[in-house]
Parts: sequence; structure tokens; C-alpha cells
Amino acid sequence: MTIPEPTDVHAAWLPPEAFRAIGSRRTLVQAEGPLAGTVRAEVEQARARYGGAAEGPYDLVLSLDAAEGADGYAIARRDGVTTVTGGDPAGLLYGFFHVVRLGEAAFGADREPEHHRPAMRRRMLDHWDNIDVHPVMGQVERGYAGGSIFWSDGAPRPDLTRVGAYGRLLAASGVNAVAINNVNVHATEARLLTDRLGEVAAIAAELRPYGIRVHLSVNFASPIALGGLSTADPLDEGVRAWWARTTEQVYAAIPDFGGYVVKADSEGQPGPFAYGRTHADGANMLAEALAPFGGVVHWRAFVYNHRQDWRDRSTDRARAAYDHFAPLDGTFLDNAILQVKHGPMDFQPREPVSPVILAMRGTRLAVELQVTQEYTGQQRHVCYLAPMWSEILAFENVAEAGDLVAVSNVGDDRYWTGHPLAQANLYAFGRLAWDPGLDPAAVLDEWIDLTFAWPGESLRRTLHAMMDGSWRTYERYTAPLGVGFMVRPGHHYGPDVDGYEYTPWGTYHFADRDGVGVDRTRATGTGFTGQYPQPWSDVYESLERCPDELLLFFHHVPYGHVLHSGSTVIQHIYDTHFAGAEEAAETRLHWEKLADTDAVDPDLYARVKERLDEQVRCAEEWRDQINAYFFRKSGVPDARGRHIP
Ligand code: GCV
Repeated sequence: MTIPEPTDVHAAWLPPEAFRAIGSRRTLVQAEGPLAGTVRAEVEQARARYGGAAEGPYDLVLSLDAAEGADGYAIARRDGVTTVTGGDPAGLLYGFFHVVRLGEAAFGADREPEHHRPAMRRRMLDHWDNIDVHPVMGQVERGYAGGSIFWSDGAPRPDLTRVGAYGRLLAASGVNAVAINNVNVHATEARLLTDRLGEVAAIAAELRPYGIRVHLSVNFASPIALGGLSTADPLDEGVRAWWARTTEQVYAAIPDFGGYVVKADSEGQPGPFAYGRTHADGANMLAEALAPFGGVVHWRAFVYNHRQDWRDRSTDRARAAYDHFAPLDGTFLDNAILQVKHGPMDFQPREPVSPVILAMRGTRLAVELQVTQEYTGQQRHVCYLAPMWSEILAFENVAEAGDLVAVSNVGDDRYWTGHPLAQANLYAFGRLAWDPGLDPAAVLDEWIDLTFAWPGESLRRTLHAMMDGSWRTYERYTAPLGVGFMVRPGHHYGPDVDGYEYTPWGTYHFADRDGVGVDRTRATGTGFTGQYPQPWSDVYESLERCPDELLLFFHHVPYGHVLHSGSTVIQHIYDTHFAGAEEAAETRLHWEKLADTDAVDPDLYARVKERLDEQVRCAEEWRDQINAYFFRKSGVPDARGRHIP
């Protein structure tokens, strides 16, 4: 096999240098089969580049031992030999990339055997890629890195080398599944299931050598749109037979196909409600069609009324997923996985963990994160998201979900992710899905070492200074205290405090002259706090105990309300917005110190610099709009007398 290394694309965390330590040594791969073949090809390519020998005595021996379990491996070093023992061929591949991560350190002092197994069985990226360029959403919905790596303007890309390179990067971070098309499945994309299945098979062929299974988003109404039936009722025998037949054909073309992803009865997508059926009826029908082949259906819980009357204060979008799905707990088949966004709303920079995840103990769950930075700066702002994900994953039973899924941030951009530093988010997603307990700063170190080939302390310090706290910086200069959604409607970039306030989307902040926030208490509000188990139900209900950063998510409070920090809400708004914009400017200063040094490639330097200029501009815009808005509403001056326009 040929290692996919497209020359016109940035190497991300797998530059040739990352393979020097292995390539300059003597390595033995004692295993057979396709994935072992990938490892062997990787070793041979590294050896050809860095002059290592094919014969023993060996410095590195990779072999199999089922005792390490599926996807698992052990790594050890003794008497000058490093050993990697894969539980299966996929484990061998992950063990190989572990050695790549260690670099020279893999061949230093002795190591006691360390055993590694992924916490999540499925570590999956969802692409929101379209085949046709959508008139509003473009080639990739919420994509900030150019076009799709799979399709261009209605047609599959003729050269898929880059897809192989993507698979290689993903395998090195631990990802093992990719859903290739948008969950909003439009007419053309629906056909990937039938007459355009060859395009799916071609993508699967590129990803297979790196242990990645392909999944497909399907349209619930496919039996009508593609099969010519008069209904898509999940309990109709004809519909069930259609899905069974169609699924059989999918597996005939792609024997290791992963399964379906479904967005149903959500933001205009069809679903079982049209037939008076439940989401369990819908999910189970597809699960039955997939079961004979070992496939799964990821059924999304993102179901809410997007045509709400803004005057109606009793309807609460945050409640919707739980209201729809909690009563169905225990009724989903084993291969039906409920895919739940990490928060109850929609990937805001700060949300509580969704109560659906805490409630549905009798259902297989996938927790969904968003690597693409829809609400976190759209890959124009530095926003390292691992600290947020790590908080989410540390909450209650979140890390016990079998699957971790994230919306990919990759496009056909030369740097993969638009903002080169956004590559770290993609890398960190895979690593946290493998081990949710990893320290985000340590994961960043791994990314820095690989991407910049073990750079000096100065670049490392600069990147940590720019990235470690960047999510909190972003939070400071945008919507305050967990209230969310003060973005421009539609594209969701930049501030527009009242942009969504009088719309049907269910995303309101209720600011008036006296106060701000959404009352979601049981006592006086929408009752959303009651969807949490104890102690959270009481913690969030209580004005005194609710964490500051979520205060306005759960409570409507006067501007003079005193936070745990000792500051009033209004002063907190001013302080964080001045501080956040200042921090953005400092971030740029850190980067500018690298100008005219050889620390990073000049093109990469320029790309990041251009994005930082925009981040600084936008952070100032956020600061000024938010501060001016709340000053005008409240009439309360800044205690420190700073200029508010
Ligand atoms: C793919 C948000 C986004 C939509 C997205 C939706 C979803 O509403 O703005 O673009 O649609 O989430 O997750 O289904």
C-alpha cells in the first residue's frame, strides 16, 4: 500500500519528522492482515526516509496478543527493545501511533508495560458535507475550512488521496468512524443510499486501511423519495422491507459499513411523528435492518420546536430533548444509539450537560460535541476546546457513553481547518474520546510535539499561552454567564444581542431594564431544572448554589445580583468583556513575537496572524456591543469608569 501524503496539503500532526525515531531504527512487524499491512507500510516508508534497517537485532517489535482486547495495546521497553502488543490489528495500529507520539522517548529508558484501551468504543466524526452546494449553507454546512474533501460542486472528487490522508491523521488520534454527509439530507445526498452508493464505497476504501468505518446520514423519508412508496411509516411492512433490502445492498457494496445517522423531526427533516409513531419506532426499524450486518443507527435527540412563538414563555427549547426521549428510555434496541448534543441547547460556549445523558441509563448513548467552531469563533478565533470537553466528560456518567461523536472541522483548505491552530481541536477530540481523563494541556503538548516536530521551549510556551485559556477568553468576550445565543442569526458569527430575541428559534435572553437570564426553575420558571437528578436538580434551582458561569442559563436575575465572585452581574459583564478583548490582543502579541524567527513556517505564520487580526477586531466588537447594550438597558455605569460607547 502507498501511504497517502498529498504534497499540496499541510501535514498537520503527521509530518515526516514525526516518524524519524522509528524510521532510523530497526523494526519488526509480526502480524498479518490489512491493518498490520498498514503498519508495515508505515514502517517501511519511515525506514526508507530515515535509513533504518530491515534486519535485526530489532529496536521495536510490534505483535499481537488478544489479551489486550479490541483496539487495545500494551507498550513496554526492556533490554533495548521496545515492544507493542496489539489486542487486534486495530490495536496494533494505535500502538504504532503511540510510538510515533513518543518519538525518541520511545527508545530511551526501560518502561514497565503500560496497557491502553479506549474508553469509548466508537470515536466518531460527523461531516456536515453536502454533495451539491446548498444555496444557504454551502458545500459544508457550518464548515469554516473551505469545501468538502469528499465532494465538489455536485460530484465526487476524482482524487481521494486526501481522504486517505485524513484517515491516517484520524487513526493517529484514535478515531475509528466517520459519517460522511450532512445530517440534513437533501434530495441529492439522499441518493448516497442507493444509486450513488458507489461514492460511499470509494470513500470507505480510502479510510479502511486506517481502521475507520464509514457511516451515512440517511433521510427518514427515503422509502418515499427513493423507493416510490406512499409512506415512510416505520411500522408499515412495506417500509420495513424496503429498508431491509436497501441495507442489504449497502452491505453487499461495503461489508464493513458502520451504519446510519438520522436527524428526524428536527429543523424540517422528516420523521416518525408524521405517522403518529415514536422516535423509538423509527430508530428500531432502522436498527432491525442493520442488525444482521452488525451495523448501528445513531438517532439524534436534537428534536425541538423551531417554530416557537417568542411571546410564549412557557415553551422551553432546553426541555425538548428530555421531554421527547426520557419516556422512551429502555425501549430502544441494542444497536440503536441515541446521539445527544452535550448541552440542552446547541453547542454554545457554555451550557450545562444535557439532562438526557444523565437520565437515559437504559439506552445506548453517543454524546455529540462540535469540533467545527460554529458558535466558538468559526476557525477565525483561537479557541482550544479540549478544556470544555474535558469538563463535560468529567460530569457524572458522561464518559460512560459508549460513543463520542463530534462534528468535524475539516475542509479542503490547505491547513485542513482554516485556522491552523484549530487542528489541535480535531486532534484533541480523538485523544479525549480514547481517554476522557487526559489533561488538555498534555494533549496540546502531544499536538505541538508532533506538528512542530518537538520544538524548543519557546514555541511550546507561546502556543500554551495562546491556547490553554482560549476557550475561557472566548467565553469572556461573548455572551455572558451561560445565557448563549447573542450571535448574528443565520451565520452565527459575531455579536447581535437581540438577533434571536424575537424569532421562532427558542433562543432568548429576556434582558430588560431590570435584569437578564432565562428562568428555568421549577418554582417560577419553565421547570427545566426538574429534568436533572439530584443534586443537580437542586443546585441549578438554587440562586445561591447555581455556578456563576451558568447563572443566566437557569435564572433571570437583576443586574445588581451578587455573584459568588463578589461582583454584580452588570459589573461582571463589563469586567469580563474588557478582559476578554484584552486577552485576545495579548494572544496576538504572543504570536507576533514569532515574526521573523524560524520557529514556524512563514505561510503558517501569516495564516494565523491574519486570523488573529480578525479575532482582535471581532472581540472588540463583541466587547463594545455587549457592554453598550447592557449599559443602555440597565443605566448602571462601569464601576471602573472605562469607556463604553
Ligand atoms: C446540521 C444547529 C446548526 C445547524 C445544524 C443543527 C444540527 O442548529 O446551526 O446547521 O444542522 O444544529 O445539529 O442538526
